[in-house]
Amino acid sequence: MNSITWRAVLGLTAAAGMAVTAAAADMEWRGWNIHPDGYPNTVGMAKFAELVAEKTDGRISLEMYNSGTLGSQPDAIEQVRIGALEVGNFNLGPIGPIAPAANVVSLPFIFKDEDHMHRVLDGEGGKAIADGMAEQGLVVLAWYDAGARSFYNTKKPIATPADVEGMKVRVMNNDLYSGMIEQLGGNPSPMAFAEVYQSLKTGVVDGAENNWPSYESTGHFEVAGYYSLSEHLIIPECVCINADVYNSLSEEDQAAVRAAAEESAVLQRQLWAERSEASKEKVIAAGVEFNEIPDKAPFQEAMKPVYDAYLAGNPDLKPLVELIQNTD
Ligand code: GTR
Repeated sequence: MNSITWRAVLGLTAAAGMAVTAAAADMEWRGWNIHPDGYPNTVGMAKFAELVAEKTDGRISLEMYNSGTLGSQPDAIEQVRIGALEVGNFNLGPIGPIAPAANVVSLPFIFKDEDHMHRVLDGEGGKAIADGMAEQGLVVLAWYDAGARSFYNTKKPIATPADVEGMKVRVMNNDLYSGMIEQLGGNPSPMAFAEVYQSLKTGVVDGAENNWPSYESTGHFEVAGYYSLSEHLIIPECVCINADVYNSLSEEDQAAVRAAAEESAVLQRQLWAERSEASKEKVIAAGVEFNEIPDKAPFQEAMKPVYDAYLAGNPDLKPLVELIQNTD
C-alpha cells in the first residue's frame, strides 16, 4: 500500500475513534531484540510496543521477538533496512559499517563517560548520526543506554595493553573493533553474540568485551572469569524503524511512535543503571576476579591509529569527531 492510501486508511480509522481499539490493528509490525526476558532493553521494548498501541488507539501493533530468535544482529539490521522487519533495538556497533557517521561512536574512548554520550546524542552530534542512519534506511526513534564495554577473558587480569598481546578476542562485526584489538597486539575474532559463550568455553577465543549486564545475562562470566574495567567503548543503542514504514505514517502517528520510543527510553535508562549495578554484584559474588584500570592512557595511546584509519576512509567526518571531542 502506498503512503497516500495508508494516510486515507489511517484517517478513516481515526475518525472511527475508540471503536478501532477492539478491531485488529491496521499495521502489524515485528520487532527484533537480542536480549532475554527481564533485560532492560527487553522491558523497554515491551513498553514501547504497549505505548505504540495505546498512542495510536490500536491502529499499530508491534510484536517483539526477543533473544535474537529472528537472527543475528547484522542480519536483523539488514532485515529492518529492507523492510522485512519493521523495528529493531540495535547497538550502533554493527550499524557502523553501513553508516559511517554512526561509526563515530565506535572509536575507542570517544566519549568521556555516559553523560558525555547523552549530551552528544541530544545535540548536533546525535542529529548527524541519526541522519547518516536514515540515509541507510534506519530511522532512529530514541536512544537506549548500553553502558561501557570492558575486556574479560579466561586467562588473567588485564592491566596494560601488553596483557592483551597474543590473546584471541571476540569482537562485534566492525573493522574498527578488529583494528582496536590488533593495535593491542591481540587477534580479533569477529563473531555473532550467540556464539561467544561456546567459543569462550571451548577456547576458540580467550576473551571478549562487553558491559556488565551482557557479561552476566549471557553467562559469559561463568566461563571467562577475569573482568578488567577498561571501559574502552561506550556505544549507544537505538530504537530503530524502517524508513519507508516510518515515512508512510501520518504526522500524528509519527509523533505517537516517536513519543512511545522516547518514553520507553526513559524506562530503559533507569533499568539500565539498576541492572548494571546488580549484574556487577552478581558476577563478583559468583567469583569473578575484577580489576580496575586506574591509568587508561596507555590503552588510549595504543588505540589512536583506529582514529587515523577511520578518518582516512571518511575525511568528511573529521568535524563530527571534533564536535564530539569538543563537547563538554
Ligand atoms: C550487547 C548489545 C547487543 C550486542 C552485544 C554483542 O551489549 O546490547 O546488542 O551488540 O553486546 O556484543 O554482540
